[in-house]
Amino acid sequence: MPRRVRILGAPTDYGANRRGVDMGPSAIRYADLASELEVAGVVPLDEGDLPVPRMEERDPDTEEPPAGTAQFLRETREVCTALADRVAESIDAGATPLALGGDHSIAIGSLAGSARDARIGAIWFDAHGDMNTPTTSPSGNVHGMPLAAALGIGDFSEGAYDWANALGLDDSNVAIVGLRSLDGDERDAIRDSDVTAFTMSAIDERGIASVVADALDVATDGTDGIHVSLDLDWLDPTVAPGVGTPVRGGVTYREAHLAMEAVARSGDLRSMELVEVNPVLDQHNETAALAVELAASAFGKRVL
Ligand code: 6HN
Ligand code: MN
Ligand code: MN
Ligand code: MN
Repeated sequence: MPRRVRILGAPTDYGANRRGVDMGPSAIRYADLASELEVAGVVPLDEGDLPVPRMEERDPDTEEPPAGTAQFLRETREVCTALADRVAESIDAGATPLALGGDHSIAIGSLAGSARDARIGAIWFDAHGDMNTPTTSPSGNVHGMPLAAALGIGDFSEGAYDWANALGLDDSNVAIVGLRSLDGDERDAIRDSDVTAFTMSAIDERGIASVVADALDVATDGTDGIHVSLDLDWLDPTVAPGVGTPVRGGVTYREAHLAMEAVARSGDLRSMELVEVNPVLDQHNETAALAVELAASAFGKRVL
């Protein structure tokens, strides 16, 4: 029976300081996600978007946390709690959830859902470590914190243990691939953890195939499957210009495809998300189209 993929849109920009990333799910669908997944040999089912109140619709009297702490944590919590339920339901139904961001804060929800009744690993394809906490973050943007939240690092407001911590995910099963931008405290957080981090230098020196093979070993060791978190700023901004926090020196188009093809070949993909596509900053929707192509590769699209 072909794999079924449930597409879950999470159009949030509460975790980022650049407006426009909330349009990511539309842009990715417009770039023919469903038909490209069919070409990859899976059966897509688009479940539409989770309800996310627009920034403009919020009660203006809502108190914001002071600068320097996590911004919009309540909204992020609402979206992530709902997404976690939908991800878990999809897996229970025998399908593979594919979440569309939105900013990277949605990963708190997908990881919590994917890890609900299983031990999982995660591969974080990203220029950034996303290991800040509300107290260490220089920006207050939760999209720089989801990996810390999922690993139970830092205080993510009352009840965080229930909504943010992905209980079935251990740091020893997490690999970050493509790292090239870290804040000081994030560096310490990674060093103090059992997370395995592969920088761009490692990819330059060893080649993407070898690095991704190691990342897969880390994420599959003793786990029931892996979550792939694909932040489009992982790629070089020359091929992925439509992102809010671009960092020069990212992976190439071919390296990205090779990595996703290795994910497909592993047979261990349990859940996935495509995040940080910002159509306002994009050129002719090319970053959304790239996200679609890479998802197709991760779900097994091949030439021959
Ligand atoms: N992302 N480290 C920076 C911060 O604000 O914490 C950038 C985070 C970027 C997050 O791209 O998902
Ligand atoms: Mn990033
Ligand atoms: Mn551990
Ligand atoms: Mn990220």
